[in-house]
Amino acid sequence: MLHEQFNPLREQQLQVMDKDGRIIRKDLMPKLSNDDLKKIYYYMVLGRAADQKAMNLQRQGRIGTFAPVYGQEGQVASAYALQQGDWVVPAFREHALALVRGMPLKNFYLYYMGHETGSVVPKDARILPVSVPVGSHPLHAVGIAWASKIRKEKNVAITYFGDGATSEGEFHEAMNFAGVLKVPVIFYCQNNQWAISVPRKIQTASRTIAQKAVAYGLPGIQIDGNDIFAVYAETKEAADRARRGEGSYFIEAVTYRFGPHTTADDPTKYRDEKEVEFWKQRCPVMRLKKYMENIGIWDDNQEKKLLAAVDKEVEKAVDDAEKTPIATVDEIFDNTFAQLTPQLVEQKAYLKKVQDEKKARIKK
Ligand SMILES: Cc1ncc(C[n+]2csc(CCOP(=O)(O)OP(=O)(O)O)c2C)c(N)n1
Ligand SMILES: [Mg+2]
Repeated sequence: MLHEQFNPLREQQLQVMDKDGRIIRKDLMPKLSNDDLKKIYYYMVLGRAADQKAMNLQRQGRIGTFAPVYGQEGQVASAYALQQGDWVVPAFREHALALVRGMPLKNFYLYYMGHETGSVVPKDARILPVSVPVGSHPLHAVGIAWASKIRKEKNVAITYFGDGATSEGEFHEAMNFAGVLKVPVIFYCQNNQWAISVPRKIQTASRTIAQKAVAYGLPGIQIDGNDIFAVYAETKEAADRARRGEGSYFIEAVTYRFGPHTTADDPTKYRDEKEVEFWKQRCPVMRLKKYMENIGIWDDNQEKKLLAAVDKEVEKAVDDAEKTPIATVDEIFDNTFAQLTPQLVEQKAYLKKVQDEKKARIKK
């Protein structure tokens, strides 16, 4: 087991590929075909292009505030290590990995346009919608994993959250339940070293985030979150282990956000540009590209073609989202609860009445 070779109490990151795309731990290299690598690369590039477009749309007032994934695209390899039946419980900076699960790109734009259907997930994608209350959703993942265990299914739940989330109470409750109930859940912390303007070092006195797992009786490991091989290998190990009934696992993926916390933030007020430059040298997208070039499966021509195809895909998703008619009352109410609560039944009827009256007035 990989986690046994790395002590979570020390800053010992699992790394398979160095910053220049060279393999430094051949023994830990996961089995991924050239096609797999190209697919992972495609999702990373698509995630980045979608993000850049969203930034421009926000500046033009065409979408609301959003949290860019820029710099954290290594997350794609984690989702790639899962199986179709597994459940993904994200926070708000996971739109690159959501694409791997089959979440339509159009939904990403719809959500930030304030459209209800942006949160409607295709049935077999098994990913929950965006969750903004920091640190609250790991509990949902534990609940899903517990249900899976009770039903004797072989599905794993994985939840993604930031370093800041590990200072929230609900995170600790989730970890405690996961340890005690031995449920098939993976905690995947994207430690991007900032919780808005609060640096990691003054946000928790823990030497590593991975060591928080020790208190709850879970294996914890710190990995290089910008190294897709480390990310894939560890998520797969955690998922295989959980599927065998061996319980929960905690991964601290060290990464960095290149952009602002959200479009409402100005990071130049609190962090040094030199730090950003340091991390840009360790960009997850660039590293995979270098690796593929090194082994001779990628060249400038393929890159050019991919960028053009991805741009087209992004433009179409934005166009489709902008053409989507405003949500109906049914769409607003019918996707959260299997059965509406009595209060919601009342609210839905009221809203329908208001809408009908409005339509009647317009007709006159
Ligand atoms: C319970 C709660 N408190 C505060 C906020 C405001 N808020 C949004 S994101 C964020 C920081 C989160 O940091 P981290 O968990 O490291 O994730 P990152 O944004 O770095 O990806 C805060 C404080 C919130 N959304 N929810
Ligand atoms: Mg953070």
